[in-house]
Amino acid sequence: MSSTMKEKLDSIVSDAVSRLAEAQDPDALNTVRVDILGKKGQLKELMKGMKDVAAEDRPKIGQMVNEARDRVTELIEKRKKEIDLEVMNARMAAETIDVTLPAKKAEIGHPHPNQIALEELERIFVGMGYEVIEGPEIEWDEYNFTKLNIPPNHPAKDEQDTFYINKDIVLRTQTSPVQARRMEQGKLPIRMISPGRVFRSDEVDATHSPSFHQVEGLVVDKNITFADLKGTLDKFAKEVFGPDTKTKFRPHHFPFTEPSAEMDVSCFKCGGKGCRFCKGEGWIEILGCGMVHPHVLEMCGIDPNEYTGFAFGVGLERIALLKYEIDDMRLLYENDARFLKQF
Ligand code: 2NL
Repeated sequence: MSSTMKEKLDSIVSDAVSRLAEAQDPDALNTVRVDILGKKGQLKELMKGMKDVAAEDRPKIGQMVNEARDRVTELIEKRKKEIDLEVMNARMAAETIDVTLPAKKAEIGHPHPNQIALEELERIFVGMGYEVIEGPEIEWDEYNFTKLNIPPNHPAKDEQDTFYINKDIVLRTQTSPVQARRMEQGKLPIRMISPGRVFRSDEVDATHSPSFHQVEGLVVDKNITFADLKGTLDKFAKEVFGPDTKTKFRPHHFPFTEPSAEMDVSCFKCGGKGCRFCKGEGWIEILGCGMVHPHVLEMCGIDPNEYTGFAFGVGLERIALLKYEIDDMRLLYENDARFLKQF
């Protein structure tokens, strides 16, 4: 009897050995464990036969069963370690990273040529002690026109040129209303620039757009003269286009300045001799400027007998196109990354 028990135990153990060798994952291993050591497992089944074992043989058989259980437990532990290692090795192989592969290039944004030009202009004027002030793109007709000495029947107010929201509100055609508000605050002196988006009812072509950007400047103080205007804008031109740049002021007319002028810079391509870039002129028109009209000062609450000032307005796109030698303004608005990243 005890010999058959021993044979059965031996066969359970050898069965365990072969089944464990076949088990390839933790689930299979668990199945083997439950089949042999579980509550309804082979060893428990075998124990049911103990009642038929002679009383004197029972301690010995019991010991053999314990040894078989220990042996199987030990085999399972050993195989578990092997499987864990295999699983880990398989994962390590699957998740191998080739650190020698080239990195994925992160697409980094690039400042727009307008933005580069704007930052340069701001740097130049902030360096001369100017403050930078922004204001609303939707304006009262009053601030966009009337306070700037543009009367109700002026051609600039034509519906052909200006976008009207209603009869009192417009999309600003210049950033001057920001400066009119600054003057109304009454804090003097003033040295400011007002950059921002402006609107004109224009068709799109190489040099026009219904929405573009302007940087206007304003200085108001006692004893400001046209010489201050010339000195300031000459310095500005030399900073933007190089130290050899010459400037020229041609008489012009703006409703909000008197006298008014347009400033040309000597062509930075040919130095003034005349070339294709300046269309043989030797000079390139850059901005409009003038002494603030006394009527404008008055309407903004400043006494023109005590204070004078100069003002100017420059198209940001115009500066960007010239500086980067771009021949079509539409390129600045299409935002083709291949174009933009050249600057
Ligand atoms: C241009 C050039 C200009 C001004 C803008 C200005 C602003 C105030 C008072 C007086 Cl608050 N003037 N701005 C002056 C001259 C020229 O812009 O080509 N404009 C159509």
